[in-house]
Amino acid sequence: MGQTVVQKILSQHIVDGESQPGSEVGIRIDQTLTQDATGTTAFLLLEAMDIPQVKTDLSVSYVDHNMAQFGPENHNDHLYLQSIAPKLGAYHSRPGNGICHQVHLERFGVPGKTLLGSDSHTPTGGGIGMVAIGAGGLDVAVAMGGGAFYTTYPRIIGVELRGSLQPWVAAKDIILRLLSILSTKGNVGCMVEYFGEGVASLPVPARATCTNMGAELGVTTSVFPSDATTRQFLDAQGRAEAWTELQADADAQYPRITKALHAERDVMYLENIKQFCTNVEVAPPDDDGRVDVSFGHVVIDLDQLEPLLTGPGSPDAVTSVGELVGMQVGQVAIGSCTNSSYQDLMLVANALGGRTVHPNVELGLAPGSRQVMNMIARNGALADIVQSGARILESGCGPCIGLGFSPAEGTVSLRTFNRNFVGRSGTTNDMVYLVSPEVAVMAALAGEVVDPRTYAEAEGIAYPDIAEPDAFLIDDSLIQSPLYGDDAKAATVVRGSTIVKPPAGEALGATVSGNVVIKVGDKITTDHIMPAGAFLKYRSNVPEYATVVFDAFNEEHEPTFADRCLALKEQGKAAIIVAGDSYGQGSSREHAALCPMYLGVRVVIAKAIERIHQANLVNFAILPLVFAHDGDYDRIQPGDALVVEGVDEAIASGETVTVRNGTQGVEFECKVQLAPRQRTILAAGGLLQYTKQQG
Ligand code: MIC
Ligand code: SF4
Repeated sequence: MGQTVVQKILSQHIVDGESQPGSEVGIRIDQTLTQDATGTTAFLLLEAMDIPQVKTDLSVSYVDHNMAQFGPENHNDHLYLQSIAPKLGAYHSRPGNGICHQVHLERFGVPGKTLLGSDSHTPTGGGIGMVAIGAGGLDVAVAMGGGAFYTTYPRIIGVELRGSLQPWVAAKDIILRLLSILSTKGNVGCMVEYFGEGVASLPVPARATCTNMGAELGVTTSVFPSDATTRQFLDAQGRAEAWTELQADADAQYPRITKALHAERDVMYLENIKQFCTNVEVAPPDDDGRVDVSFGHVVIDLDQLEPLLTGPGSPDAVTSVGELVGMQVGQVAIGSCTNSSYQDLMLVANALGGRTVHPNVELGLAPGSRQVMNMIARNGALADIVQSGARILESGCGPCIGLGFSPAEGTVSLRTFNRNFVGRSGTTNDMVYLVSPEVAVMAALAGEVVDPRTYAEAEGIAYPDIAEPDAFLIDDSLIQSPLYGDDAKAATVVRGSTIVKPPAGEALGATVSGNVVIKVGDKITTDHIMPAGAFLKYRSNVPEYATVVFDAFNEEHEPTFADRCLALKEQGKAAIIVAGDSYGQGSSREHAALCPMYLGVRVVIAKAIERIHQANLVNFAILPLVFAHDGDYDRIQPGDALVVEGVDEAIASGETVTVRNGTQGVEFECKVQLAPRQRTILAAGGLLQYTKQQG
């Protein structure tokens, strides 16, 4: 049988384990990327491993997140990264050069290679046929040191694209449609592979929008083939030599996918699977209302696609724009690693066409990279955007991570970003909808949600069919090259006082005895666990950052989550987190494990834990447990005293472990869902200890 693109790339990179869906494999990593919000810790951990030079083909450090610079912390981090990255053999992209994923695609990505990034949107690289995966900083540090990256050999979800996009319908609508089918839940251990005749019609930035926001599906990554369009893109970036062709074999097969849905809560997804997937089979619901649905592959007909939006509160609350036409809009933000390419911003500039933004709307726009900014500046498009009254934000993450441009309370904000978790914008109870640049720009003009197709017709706005440039403007002067040999040895590292060595984990022992410090519900994101925005500046100072763990739940602020944990720590007791489904969705930030660990959290018990977060918990020696019976979640209360015995045996080889709830006088079972290597890491007291032991 032939191979898919994912299988071809993985077969060239697997160094350990068997290529069987569901089994743990070690993958050789060719390239890594880190950004300043996760990278400072990653480099500190790399230093702690005593690795003098990175061993990858290419490692790049970016500064794109923490650029607001209130106080010295952010600039301290920039200076540390600027000095440590080249010294250890990595490139360093300075602030102002753009968002890591956009710049990496433009300047470094290579089809067929593996990329590991300490940012969950690293799969952007799948737009040019890379297997690009997001992970915690410690995993990336290990990969920089030449270690393999361990993950589950994927089940590959085939997504067939047919036809071509119609005017005012965009790549964003493809990924929103996919989210409306697969949802953000239950896709752990899968990778998405796009195929079909519709692929050829999509330029690389459109493909990258799909793979970027594939992160919201919870899949490990998403991949497009590498074809003539990829070659044209790399050629226009002056990197023709990086291209290789990568297509699925004609007889490659995508396996059947089975998903567990809830008969009542997941009606939309169930209906969409029936409508958009091949060979669907639905099993009768069990007593808990759980329905197993299986299908062949997803089919999206681009000709039939319509403008969509999703929100508020979740990337998979997808609806057609037509449903919300007339809804007042107070703010529009265009940018982020999902939608701020040259084509995206040219479309926006042309659609604005010198018209002034609606008086009730504030429009903000952040170009994805310095290359994009420079190109639209030179061809005059930026002047048109400025003319419209848009506020030009610097080229970086900015409002996407809640650094400024927060919406007013009670106003709707339309954003071309990939995440709209409640409060992420910096406004509590915000109403953020995610849309394409097409929908965003028309709403900015109209002051309300409009269907861009009908609005454009009524207003006489021609569809700006933006061609890919034959040559992008290439200027790598903000990228510092690695240092080697004596130059590397002689280079001094700049360490500001706000950069604090991260704490190390410790082994769990035979018995964990402690109390439930918090009980949270379903879909708790890493933004809930570790707030970003104004607190981002503490990323390189764990003791300080740890004071705001679960800040979103500290309604009274006294005693805070941190205070409750530390009180237990003083009594020699463990802190235990109890959670519902999809715990730890979203970002790769390992601080969502590192800071709780620092506070004394030793166990997380959830209905399900997302991939990157589960790995981060293990890396920092926190035991992730999954309720064997979801109903046990309801029989546990905050404050309950729990005892887990035989922890060391469970970690070594157990499939289940019994937890005794002394307060309620009950016992319940939990699953120990750990891959073999994760068991060894936990036994060692975390990945850092494990790596040191391995030498
Ligand atoms: C995000 O989009 O949430 C971030 C900020 O880019 C994170 C990384 C981080 O928390 O620093 C991510 O996606 O991994
Ligand atoms: Fe930056 Fe937002 Fe992309 Fe994260 S999702 S890397 S915060 S632009």
